[in-house]
This record gives sequence, structure tokens and C-alpha cells, in this order.
Amino acid sequence: MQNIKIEYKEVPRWSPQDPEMLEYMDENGFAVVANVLSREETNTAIGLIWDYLEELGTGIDRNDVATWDNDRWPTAVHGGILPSHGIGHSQAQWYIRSVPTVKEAFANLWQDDELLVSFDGVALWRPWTYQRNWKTNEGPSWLHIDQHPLGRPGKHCVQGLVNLLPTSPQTGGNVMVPGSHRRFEAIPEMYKERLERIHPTIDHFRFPKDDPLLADAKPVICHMEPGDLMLWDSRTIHCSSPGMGTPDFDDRLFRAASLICMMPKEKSNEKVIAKRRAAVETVTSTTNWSDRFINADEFPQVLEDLASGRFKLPTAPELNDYQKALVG
Ligand SMILES: O=C(O)CCC(=O)C(=O)O
Repeated sequence: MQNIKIEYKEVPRWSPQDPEMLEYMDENGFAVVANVLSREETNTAIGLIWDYLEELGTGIDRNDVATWDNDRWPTAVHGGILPSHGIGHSQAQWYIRSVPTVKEAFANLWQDDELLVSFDGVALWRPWTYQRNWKTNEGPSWLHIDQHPLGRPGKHCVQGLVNLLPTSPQTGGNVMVPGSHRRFEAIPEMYKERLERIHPTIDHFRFPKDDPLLADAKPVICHMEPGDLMLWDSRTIHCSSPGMGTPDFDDRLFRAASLICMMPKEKSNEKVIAKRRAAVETVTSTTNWSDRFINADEFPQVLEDLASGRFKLPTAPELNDYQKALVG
């Protein structure tokens, strides 16, 4: 029995440079930025994601849902996220991160435009109306934060995702618990034993399934248009969840969202930046952090699949000066 109810909601959609967005972010721990990608750019991005999938060489055909089975699909972790197999350096991800309005929104929040970008992946939801076991995890089972409450006290990171397909109460999408970044400091006291099991360098804390302490949390799935950017403080409790109903189609993706995080370069250092430059050449993906180098190809779920040699990884991208500056 779920005790955490998620509401689908319209929230303010800010322009990238709006100073009021900062206040909203401070209050809520997240903010939606409107139309950082135009419809045309969104369509280009989706086309490039399919190019990436088809070029893995496993037999995926964008026009044939029967070819999207687990044997051909790259490793997906919780929430249908594809974190690895070169996706962090795919043409798709480099295309989306290089749209100037994406950086403008992060620069507004940080009040700093010398930023480094993460090399992370994409959330893609295959239609579970076609195959039931493609259904992604229900929100109350994996509400989490992406920052260790003891290892990294205070504010460190703003994560982001660019939504590429229309959201609806049926498809569901990203879930945020408004204002929950303010619960962060109480976590060590409230979840002492659970936290003791997590090494301070691991920036992921998952709340218990249907956590009674979150019964008052009021999580929301924010309505997002294609091209909108969701920004959230890594201390904000979040996840993703299928919707309250079921979409009435079975031949297209339910959701596509590009994970993009930008942090001030001054938070990083030369050693990390050297690893980041090398990661471009080896098409190594990372998590959201750019102040430390955290290799997403080393996730346990991914290692086995990578070793199978089934996937043809993309070639190293040729970056322009704007993109090189985002590497560091
Ligand atoms: O797919 C989503 O919206 C959830 C993303 C998420 O939980 C994360 O990037 O930490």
C-alpha cells in the first residue's frame, strides 16, 4: 500500500535569465526553465538519440518497437536511465548541452558563466503498453538525493534535465519533493543507521520504500513541454515515476530526457580536468558531478554488459571551442 501520493502539476516556467527564478529555486529546491530548446532543436536531439541507439549495432530500429527489447537496448538503471556505453559523448548529448540557453540557465543560478558540464546520459522510457516489463520504477520506491549528507554538507550542485517529449499525467516523468532540500540537514539524525552504510564519497542516499517519514512530502510531477529544462538542487528529494494512468499508444517512447549538469569550474581542479579531457577521447560517461571524476562505465550493472562486447561505442567527438570550455 503506497502512502506517498504523487500529484501531476503545472508549475511556473521561468525564462533562463529571470532573477526571480533564483528565489523560487531557494524556496522549492527546483525550477522549470521554459523552452531552452526550440521544437526544431528538440526534434533534432531526438533524432540524434536514435542515431546513437541504432549505431550501437545491436539491431535497434527506431521505427520498429519490436527491436527495442532488452537484448538490444543499452543497460538501463533505475528510472530507465541509460548512463553509459558512450552516451555521455554521443552527438546527441553534445548537441543538447551546447545549446546556449542551457548554459544561460545554469549561469543565472550560479551567477557564474565559467561552467563545466557533466558527461551523463539520457532517460528513455520504452512503451510499457507494448511490453509490461519495460515499466519504470514507481516513484515511492526510489525517492533519493544525490549528495551525501555528511560527506558534502551544504549546497554543492544543481542538476538538470532537458525534457524532449510532451509529459502528461499518463506518461508521468520526473518527480520532485518541493522544499525538501531543507530536510537535508536533518538526515544524519533521522536515518543514522541507513547513512552509516553509505561511504561519505557516495553521493546517493535513497529513502526507504514508502518511507513513513515522507508521508507528508507531497511529491509532484511537473508538467513540462518539450524543450523545457528542470533544474534541481542535489539535496532535493527526487526520482521519476510512471503516471497515474496509462498512455494509449504502444509504438513510441513515453519519455526522453537528457541529463545535464553544469557546475562552476572553480569547484573543480587540474587533476579532475585532466581526467575529463581523457574521458572525451575514451568516450567515458560520468555522473552529474564535474568537481570529481566519477566514471559511469564502472557502475556494476554496466561493467558486465560492456565486457560482453555487444555494443559498438560511438567514436570520440570532435569538439568546438565552446564545447572544449565545458570540458575544462
Ligand atoms: O529521470 C528522472 O527524472 C530522474 C533523474 C534522477 O533521479 C537523477 O538524475 O538523479
